[in-house]
Amino acid sequence: MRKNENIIFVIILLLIVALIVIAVFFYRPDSAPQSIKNLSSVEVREYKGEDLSSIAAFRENSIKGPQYVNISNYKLEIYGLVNNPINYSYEEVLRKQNYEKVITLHCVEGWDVTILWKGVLVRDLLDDAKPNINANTVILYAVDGYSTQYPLQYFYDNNIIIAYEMNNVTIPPERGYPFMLVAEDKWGYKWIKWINKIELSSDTNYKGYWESRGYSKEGNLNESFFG
Ligand SMILES: Nc1nc2c(c(=O)[nH]1)N[C@H]1C(S)=C(S)[C@@H](COP(=O)(O)O)O[C@H]1N2
Ligand SMILES: [Mo]
Repeated sequence: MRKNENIIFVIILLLIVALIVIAVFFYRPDSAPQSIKNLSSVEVREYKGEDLSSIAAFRENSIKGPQYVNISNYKLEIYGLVNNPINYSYEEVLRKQNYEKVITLHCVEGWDVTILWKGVLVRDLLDDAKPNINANTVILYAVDGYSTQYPLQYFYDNNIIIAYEMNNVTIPPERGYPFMLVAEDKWGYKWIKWINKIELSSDTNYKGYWESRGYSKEGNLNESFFG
């Protein structure tokens, strides 16, 4: 009897040791439940006393619907009448001096949104590319085939930014990720989203997507948007 009890004791002891070894082996500290970050709660809705619109207040009516840009092979190309053509990566653009401002976008359809934008000066990007003396027009293109044009002077007379954040969150794909032009004092169709190319040109007759369909080239908010 005494001998059997000893064997059972040893077996139980071995089982306990085995369980401890197994528990230690499978223990993964990083498999603990992670807290989930809710991005929409980070969106600011008030800035220096001014009420902001929700990112969700935009109406989606882009010419080809939302575009989903793969940032790992994304480039922002600056070319044409420049002495130093540049292909910026997303991170290279974000490393530039950034600026914040609250600006309202007015669509010709009659709705508007007031947003806190964060981005970099278009002028800073152009300066790196060294526009040559004949350049007087800037044509911006987007991944959906959209385009719009400006006199070069617009970016030097005004502090115009291309934005990568709205209301403190990264611009979502539907709203223009990675970059949207914050074309203050211009109608919404001049606020090109999903920008991937900026061409310096001397073609003052160039017309962008809506401009070539009868909308005003200047697109000034204080004027009619019809040609
Ligand atoms: N690439 C691209 N940018 C674009 C457009 C578009 O169709 N494609 N639509 C323009 C128009 S008409 C408006 S009002 C603003 C805001 O459009 P959203 O509400 O669809 O974001 O984006 C502008 N930028
Ligand atoms: Mo619009």
